[in-house]
Amino acid sequence: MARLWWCSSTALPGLVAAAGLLLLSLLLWWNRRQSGRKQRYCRLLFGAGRVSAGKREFGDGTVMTLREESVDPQVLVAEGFLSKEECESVIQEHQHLLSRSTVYADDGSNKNDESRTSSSAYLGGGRPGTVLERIEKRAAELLEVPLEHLETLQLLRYEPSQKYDAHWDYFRNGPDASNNRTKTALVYLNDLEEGDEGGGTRFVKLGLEVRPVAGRVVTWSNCVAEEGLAATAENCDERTLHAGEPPQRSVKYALNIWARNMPAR
Ligand SMILES: O=C(O)CCC(=O)C(=O)O
Repeated sequence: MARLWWCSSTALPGLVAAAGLLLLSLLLWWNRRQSGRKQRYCRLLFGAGRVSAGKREFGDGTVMTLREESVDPQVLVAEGFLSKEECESVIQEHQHLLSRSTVYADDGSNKNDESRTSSSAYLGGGRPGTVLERIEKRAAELLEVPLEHLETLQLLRYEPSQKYDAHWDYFRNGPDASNNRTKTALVYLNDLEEGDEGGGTRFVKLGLEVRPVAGRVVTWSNCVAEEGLAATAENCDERTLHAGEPPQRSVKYALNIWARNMPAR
């Protein structure tokens, strides 16, 4: 009897710990298999897959300060993603390519629309040794995606009163929805004129506005899906609805960096 008591009293904590570990492993395995809302709940519980805030040095030596503006969905803002010189060089070398922005129609074609009155230009893949290549590599590291999942960068310009009404970056239908835009990094390339209160990026469902500051980037996750699988609209997060507010009297330049769930180039 005494031996039985001794056995159970010493073995019990070990058994409880082993059962706990087993349960935790099962939960983590289950979380990896989930997508969309369920995975987001798990992320909130375990913090798995989250990018952490604070000072961080990147592979090319760039040091950024990241802060979390929203926890769920995670919206991160980093200062110093680009230097002032890099911002200037992107604008100067590519602004001649700008033309009236379009939006996606349901059939996947592009059309002009009064909801988006800014100008934009796709810049083509960053050739070796160029500023664009450096930016793409840094963005892939920040977003934690393979470089080939990035679309080619898109330059944006808003003249005073031009805007992009509330929209999602992910595709709800059409051919692109099967390789969706899982993550966005939006980089601001210039400061607005002092006192200009327009021109921000407003997350309408989160009550959050990010102000443009040269070199600052805001990132968020649009959709969650396992790598190599399609991120369909049901795995995407409606709370990422956002708008490019019209600048009041400044010209605003920015850069869209979108990561797809599968290779995009
Ligand atoms: O310019 C902004 O602040 C937002 C831009 C944007 O949402 C987009 O181009 O998809």
